[in-house]
Amino acid sequence: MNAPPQKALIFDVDGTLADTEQEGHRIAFERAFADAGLDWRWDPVTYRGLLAVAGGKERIAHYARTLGHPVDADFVARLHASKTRHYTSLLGGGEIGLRPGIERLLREGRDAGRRLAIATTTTPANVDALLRSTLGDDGPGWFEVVGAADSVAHKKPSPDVYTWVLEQMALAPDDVVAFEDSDNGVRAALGAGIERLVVTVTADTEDHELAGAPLVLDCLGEPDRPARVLRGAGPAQGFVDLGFLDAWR
Ligand code: XBP
Ligand code: MG
Repeated sequence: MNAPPQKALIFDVDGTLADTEQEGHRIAFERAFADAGLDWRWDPVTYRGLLAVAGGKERIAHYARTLGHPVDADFVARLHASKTRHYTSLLGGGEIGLRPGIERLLREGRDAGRRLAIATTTTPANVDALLRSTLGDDGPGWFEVVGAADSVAHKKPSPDVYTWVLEQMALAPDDVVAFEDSDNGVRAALGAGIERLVVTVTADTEDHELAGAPLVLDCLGEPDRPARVLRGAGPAQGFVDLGFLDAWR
């Protein structure tokens, strides 16, 4: 007998819904640094390393400490607010789209009455901007619950944001499938007891260990663009859909 249909699909944002880090967040950080008169350079390789620190404010504070720069909470908050303005403005240009298979699976889930949620480290403003720029003005309304930056005290890899989303939805870990892209995200989802976890890596996370992740793909795939299976038993039809997820033990 097939496993019962998954009641909800919970998506990470950055790297999962869209490949936002290098051409989105990183550019926004650099523009905020320039506005602040800081000669800080976050080139792609530097930024890839900094992604180990989840949270933009935490990433700024970490980098400042490595430079011996005084870390003042107000300075960090103002710099991060500037970065968020740059990021949401950049998204408004529509240059960053959803990753392969994401819109297809979201629409399939909606049409089948599955509950959709988000569990992310980024800010609600960034989530809203991404969903509007990719799904239209009603995009944010597709998601019943959004667990974001300050929903919980501890960001990923802490499981707190996933636990909070499950609590808000009155669901158990076994009722959901989660979608992630990175070590921090995998540790957060598994730490919350979610075992059905689909990882779609990006160029920034393809070398991550992703310990414990049962299924690792290069993307969710499309009928005309099969997903590449990097770990686990991938979908026979080449793309992840509800049928594959509901049959997943
Ligand atoms: C990835 C993150 C975020 C972004 C930057 O979030 O760690 O911090 O890199 O966004 P996700 P902020 O959990 O969606 O992968 O500057 O808003 O933190
Ligand atoms: Mg992510």
